[in-house]
Amino acid sequence: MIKIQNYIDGRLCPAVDGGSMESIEPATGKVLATLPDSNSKDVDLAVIAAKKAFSTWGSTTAEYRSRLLLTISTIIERHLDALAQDESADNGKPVKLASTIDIPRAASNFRFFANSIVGFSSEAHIVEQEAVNYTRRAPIGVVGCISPWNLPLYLFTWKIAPALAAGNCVVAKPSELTPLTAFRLSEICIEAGLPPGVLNIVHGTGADVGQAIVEHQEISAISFTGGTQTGKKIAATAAPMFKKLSLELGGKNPTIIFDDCDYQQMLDTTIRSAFANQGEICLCGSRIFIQNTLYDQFKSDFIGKVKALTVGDPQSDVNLGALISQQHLEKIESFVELGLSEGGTLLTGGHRSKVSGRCEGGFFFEPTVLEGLGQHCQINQQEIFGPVVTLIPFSTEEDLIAMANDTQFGLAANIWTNNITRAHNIAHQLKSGIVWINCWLLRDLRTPFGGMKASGVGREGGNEALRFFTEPQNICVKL
Ligand code: TXE
Repeated sequence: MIKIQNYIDGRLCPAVDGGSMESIEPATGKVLATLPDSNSKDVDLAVIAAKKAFSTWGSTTAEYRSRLLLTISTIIERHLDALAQDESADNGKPVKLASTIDIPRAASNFRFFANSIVGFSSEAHIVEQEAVNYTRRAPIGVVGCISPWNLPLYLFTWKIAPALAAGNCVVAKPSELTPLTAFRLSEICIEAGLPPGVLNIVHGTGADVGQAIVEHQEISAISFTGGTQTGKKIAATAAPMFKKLSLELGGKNPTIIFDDCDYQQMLDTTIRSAFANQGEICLCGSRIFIQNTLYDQFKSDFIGKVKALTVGDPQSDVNLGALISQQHLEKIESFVELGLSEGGTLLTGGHRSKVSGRCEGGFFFEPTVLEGLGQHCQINQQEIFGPVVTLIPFSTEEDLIAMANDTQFGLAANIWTNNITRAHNIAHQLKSGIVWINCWLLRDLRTPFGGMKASGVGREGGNEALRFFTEPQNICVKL
């Protein structure tokens, strides 16, 4: 049994009060590891360590920090296979996915921000013959990073890397459902020689550790990725304390398909955008809008491909692994029941998948497609966050845009058409933070990442992240 520990002031340690909890392997339903069930006392210790470390780390050169982050990135790459195995065991995702996406991207998060910080610059504003203004961008101090379970190490490092690169010290909390690779990261930071207290990782529940981080007087900025309800709660606590907030929340993303698209490429990518990572990615396209002239052909070809997807032991070569938890499995199941009670027709899937052998007790669900549900059905409004999509025909662009925008969310969209004028026009009318045209999840780490409306506040990525993790100060010099 793996024994996960907190990482505070450069040392691995149990929770102050000695509490511990279990992390379940989604593919088997069995206990994979124990982790500290920490509370505000552990967060207090982490903040004390981070404050102490900041007095040095906050005034190091960008080159120095960059070199350390590059070392961390290299060590992650060296341990890629072991980390991918851990991520798959902890989350339920196929090892293949973890080794080609999650872990390489965690390494590239560190590499990317190690490089960006060296080239990061700020503005100067000159009033001819009178004054020069420059913007100093200083690190904030101690910042909090809270991440979810769907892309554990990938999203954890997406926050930690820019925070550290910008010169902050961090108190971070991974999801209690997937703590393992965050623990591995603490071991990697020790191996890399990261000074004690620069990064502190406290394990435990959102209610105890997450809340304590958000409420802590000495933590001045919070970067959070997770559910919209949790985001609301965090905003309600942090706003009266005037903390800087970056919230990356849920989505109910439209995939928009016109009959003039590159059909085969669209079909292959739509399978991925619907079901990658068991549909547990905030960027997955769960509402698929198809031009009515193409609807029947798409439906038949798409269903054929969905039926060919394999669900099973994430250690083997499957398309879909296990869902994160028993509770999430039940939630997905109840969404399908809701869809049927709202008048939907089940085209394929809709049930738990039986996987025998080692994975008998795992949380598997079939990739599921529904049709015949109106725009205002709950199933087309709420984030399901699993392998369930709906097909919706459209005839005019006006109708399409009205439907695509008609949810509380506004995270991502993807559009399939070879009419580039139409693609741009639609993209500009969508209330989505990210629009992919003829592709999906084609990521460039320099671009602003995040959503509108209930999908979040602020943007991560590139200079947006470095700006978030620094405090701008205007300095005006009279000439
Ligand atoms: O996420 P939570 P949950 C969506 C998805 C999913 C739903 C609920 O629809 O079904 O959210 O998932 C910590 N103060 N997304 O409940 O709770 C928690 O410990 C501070 C979308 O598992 O939001 C974990 O570390 N922190 C999403 C993190 O918040 C708190 C990814 C996220 O967990 C806290 C995940 C509190 N009061 C779920 N309560 C995306 N945008 O990608 C919990 N946490």
